Amino acid sequence: MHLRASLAVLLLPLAVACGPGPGGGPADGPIHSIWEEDSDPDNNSAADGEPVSVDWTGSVTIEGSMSDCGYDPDENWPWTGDEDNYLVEVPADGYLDAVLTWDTGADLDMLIYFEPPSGFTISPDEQLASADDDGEISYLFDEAHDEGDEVVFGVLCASGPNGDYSLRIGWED
Ligand SMILES: [Ca+2]
Ligand SMILES: [Ca+2]
Repeated sequence: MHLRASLAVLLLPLAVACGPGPGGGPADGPIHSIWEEDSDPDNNSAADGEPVSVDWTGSVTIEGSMSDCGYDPDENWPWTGDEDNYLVEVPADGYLDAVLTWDTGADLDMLIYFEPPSGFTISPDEQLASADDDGEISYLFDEAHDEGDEVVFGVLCASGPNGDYSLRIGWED
């Protein structure tokens, strides 16, 4: 009797887990969401990135915009332009990738902070530069993330005209 009762306890969770059923779970498929930049210029600091507060699992596509960017060596602060930082929460244990695309002809860079930075000296874990007109920068994370990890993605310009860009963060297990 005792053995039979134990088997029943063991088998019950398996039976529940196997059903695709209407109650949620993998049968629902990945969620692909869009987030529009909404706190320009308050997202200029990587230590205070704009939270991407939308549910997603498969991907979230951030639609943002850049100002005109330039460099004037005669100025005390020679760079003019825009920097946009986004705080993205990892939806589940798994791997992330990121693709930044734009068609403005501007020279954009993508910065990645493996966790939200703090302190006086902030330097990104990855700095991915483009040449003029590349129009795309992609990055694949080597290490798996845990659900709830926070990653900061920065987009900034070196030079070029204003315009829109798209930053797609993808997840897979
Ligand atoms: Ca912006
Ligand atoms: Ca900004």
